[in-house]
Amino acid sequence: MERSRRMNKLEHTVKQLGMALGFNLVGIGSAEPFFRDEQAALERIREGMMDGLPWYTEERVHKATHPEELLPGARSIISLAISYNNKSEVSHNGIAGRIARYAWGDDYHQVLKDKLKEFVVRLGDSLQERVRTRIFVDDGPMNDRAAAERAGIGWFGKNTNILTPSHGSWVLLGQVITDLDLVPDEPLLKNCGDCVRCIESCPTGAIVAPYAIDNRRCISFLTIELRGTIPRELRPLVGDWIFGCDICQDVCPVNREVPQTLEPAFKQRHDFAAPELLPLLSLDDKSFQDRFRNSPVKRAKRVGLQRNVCVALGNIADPIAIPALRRSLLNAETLVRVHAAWALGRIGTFEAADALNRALNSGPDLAVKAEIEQSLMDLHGNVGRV
Ligand code: B12
Repeated sequence: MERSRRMNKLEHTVKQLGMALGFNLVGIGSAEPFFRDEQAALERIREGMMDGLPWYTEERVHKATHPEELLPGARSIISLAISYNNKSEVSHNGIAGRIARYAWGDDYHQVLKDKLKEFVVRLGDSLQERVRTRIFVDDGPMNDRAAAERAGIGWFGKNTNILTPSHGSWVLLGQVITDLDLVPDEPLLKNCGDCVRCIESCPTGAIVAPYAIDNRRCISFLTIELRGTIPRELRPLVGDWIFGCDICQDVCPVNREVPQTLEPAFKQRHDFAAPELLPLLSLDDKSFQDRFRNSPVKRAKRVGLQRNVCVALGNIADPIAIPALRRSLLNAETLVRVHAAWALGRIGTFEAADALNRALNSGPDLAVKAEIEQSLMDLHGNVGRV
């Protein structure tokens, strides 16, 4: 009895401290291994569904699902979630692309890590005893979603995101593994029922089954993590997304009518919800760094972002983009030139074809030449437009 009373006070303190730092949800789970998640992740790797993420190894999966290996003596995992939900505000009349909502404000890694560091300090102060802890936000070897599910923060949606009853899936997750023996919360007894909207709405068919994403087809992977060319057959399906994708969350009924974030760091920076595309094509490394300092978007790097902008322009197919794409055919990076050629082919007007023919005659390198020839061939199948 005495122990449970003491424990309840402790759990209460943990939750109060997390909420006081701006987290919307705080839950507690045991530090037992996550066997189901280990098995599932190993299967995804073996089926090739995590290809393209070379750091996502079997060894990492093992660590990520055995908290004891991350913090010897681990007893509990405190799981914290913060909303990044925001309204989109558009401030220009140019051709616009889309950036995933989690990237409209400051980089969440730093925002959450700063909060968790403070959380751990305050926890130690309030307990007046030495507490061993290790914090994780996304980039460390920890399965954030499995920990959040166990701690009752939310349930796994069929799109694999953690859906919370109060804030939908618009939450970012952080974990504190500790040697404190805390009374765990119960996982929520909820699931998505018959709903398959996310599966049906994914343009690339990346949700191959409930709870299973084929990373190689996910627009988020293609526009953020992939360093090379976006496979030609997937480019039309990427639409106007230039960094990440929210379709499987936008269509989710749980995400309707959930509150906006109160975290100032996640407020939308200038036109990030609907960025004007043409100016992005003329960024150099320095102006890219200035514009995306402390933003998640910097992960795509300047060249990756410009590749994505070309794809979006090809899909939007507005001839206004032709002069900028024509200039991009002279970009120093092959990756940008290849995707600019593709975009011109998709726009497909006489002027676009002329730009491609001129570039072909100027003796481009092999990859660009092949892309231009393919684009012109596709256009000749559609000669009426040229
Ligand atoms: C790798 C990664 C990616 C990759 C791969 C995506 C993926 N499905 O894993 C890419 C780059 C594509 C990606 C995209 C996104 N990501 Co990401 N990503 C991660 C990362 C680093 C690892 C995830 C992981 O371990 N995947 C391995 C695979 C096998 O796991 P899984 O797909 O989740 O599948 C689980 C379920 O299938 C479950 N399971 C198996 N069988 C069954 C059966 C049942 C009945 C149930 C219920 C569950 C279940 O077990 C599996 C393992 O846990 C985590 C951070 C972290 N350290 O955990 C962030 C993380 C998952 N990403 C996050 C976000 C925000 C995103 C995006 C929304 C960003 C965007 N808007 O573009 C998209 C969402 C795409 C999607 N629908 O998943 C958040 C998710 C927050 C949330 N509410 O869930 C995380 C947790 C980062 C964070 N700390 O906040 N991501």
